[in-house]
Amino acid sequence: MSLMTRPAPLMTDDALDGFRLWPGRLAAPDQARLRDQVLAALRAAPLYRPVTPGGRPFSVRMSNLGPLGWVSDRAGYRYQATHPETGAPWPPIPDVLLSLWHELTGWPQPPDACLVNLYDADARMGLHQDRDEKDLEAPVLSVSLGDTAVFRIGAAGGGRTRSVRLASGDVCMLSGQARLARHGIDRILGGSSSLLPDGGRMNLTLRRAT
Ligand code: MD3
Ligand code: FE
Repeated sequence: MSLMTRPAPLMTDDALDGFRLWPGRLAAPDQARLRDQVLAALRAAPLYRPVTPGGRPFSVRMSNLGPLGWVSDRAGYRYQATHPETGAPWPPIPDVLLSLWHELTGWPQPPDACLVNLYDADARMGLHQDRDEKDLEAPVLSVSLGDTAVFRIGAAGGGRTRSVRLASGDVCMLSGQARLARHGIDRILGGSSSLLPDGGRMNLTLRRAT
């Protein structure tokens, strides 16, 4: 598209150049299949409610898939190979997610961690940066299922943020400068999707932790 005809972006921020969104990347049947696979995995690795290092419970419930999982407790944030409550290894990452990672990121190695976040209609996630991964050059890929989220993202260095809706089947990638963007979930539009049996929103985040 030429400079002459390109519409003005809502917000010009080179620091977010590495933020890419594929709306509706997963079609409805693929969403349903992925939902079923993740719900089956969650029977082996149940959702639990982590606490911050300060002892505050998250409003989001979490679990993980893959060799490593992100956990938070009184001792801090870290990646570990086992579920904090059952002590069992995390279940494997579904193939459809591994394929999406390779297709969309082009990263040479597969993801070694997939965080599962489950938001009920009242859950939120405050603005934060993701910097617990050893390789901050590797991209992050996020898949949304269920109710639409109002997502907020701004440059690592501060300044204004923008609001983006993430709907079921949307996939987004954070790479380059956007990898260290500040981001969070302002709210969930409860009842906007019927994909999940108990409503709410599931976010699957693929990463290279090591
Ligand atoms: C921007 N999850 O798990 S996904 C998280 O919807 C997290 O559950 C949110 O923030 C969620 O850490 C947002 C989109 C996302 C994921 C990772 C990012 C945005 C990101 C990493 C860097 C910058
Ligand atoms: Fe994050």
